[in-house]
Amino acid sequence: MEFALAGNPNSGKTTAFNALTGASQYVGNWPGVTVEKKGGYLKKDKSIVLQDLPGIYSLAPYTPEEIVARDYLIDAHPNAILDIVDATNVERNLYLSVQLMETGIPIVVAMNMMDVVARQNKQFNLDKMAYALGAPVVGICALKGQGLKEAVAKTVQAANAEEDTDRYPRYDARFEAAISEIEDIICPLVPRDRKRWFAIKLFERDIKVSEQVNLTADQRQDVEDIIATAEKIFNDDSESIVINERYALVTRIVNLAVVKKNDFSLSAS
Ligand code: BGO
Repeated sequence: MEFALAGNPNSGKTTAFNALTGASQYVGNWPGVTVEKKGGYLKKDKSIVLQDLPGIYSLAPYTPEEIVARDYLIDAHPNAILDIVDATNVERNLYLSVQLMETGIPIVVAMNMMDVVARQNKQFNLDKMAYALGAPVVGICALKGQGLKEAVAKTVQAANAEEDTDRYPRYDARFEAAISEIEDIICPLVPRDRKRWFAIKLFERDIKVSEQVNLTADQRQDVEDIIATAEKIFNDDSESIVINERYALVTRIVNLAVVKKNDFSLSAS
């Protein structure tokens, strides 16, 4: 099996990677770019390769790191993603998590730096966060190696789970309707488990993906009509619609997961 290790820069990804793989690391370059490619075997299970992805904030095709990460996720389609989230900067980090989920690859979110969170007297209800996100969430402290065993166990479980078409985070119903119409058009042209990714990218008018999917001129026009209708409904351009949907979802997740004073006793018990 192959797992991808993803996360924002400074989320503690390297610390987690070193703790998980120990001495079994190999280093090279991603094809065509000077971005370092690092892999390793899990210390606890040498049959599992952990592929470290560059630290990124987004899966947009704007930096070499983003392009390397998304090409790997879509082309190599690893069995699961272990997503390292800096729990002290959760909004920004979850913005990447929801994009990673759009790839359709099973994901486990590891909330790192929980030692710092505890020192700041903050608290998360990780069960609520998992529920709202639609993916397992584990608290870890990569620096001390805490929680990593559980994070790996959950990632193995996620990779072995039956395909679950409902594991995607759901956005606004009107946006979802547009995505599902695009999915119907591209269904025969892309792998089934990646159709949501391709549909969202076409909706964003992502140039790289538009070149990749072999649409006829009529199909291209149909997709463009769907996008134009959504833009009218939302009174916004398609790329902004997607960005806003992701942020709205992240805000809902954070509002649910941050423990407020009045439910403190409940979750601490
Ligand atoms: C320095 N807890 C705490 N408290 N810190 C952590 C944890 C954790 O669970 N995990 C990682 N860190 P990277 P990317 C540093 O390097 O793994 C720290 O970019 C310092 N360095 O030790 O590099 C980790 O690979 C001087 O901190 O992240 C590192 O994702 C003073 O988070 C930083 C203070 O981790 C980034 C910290 C010279």
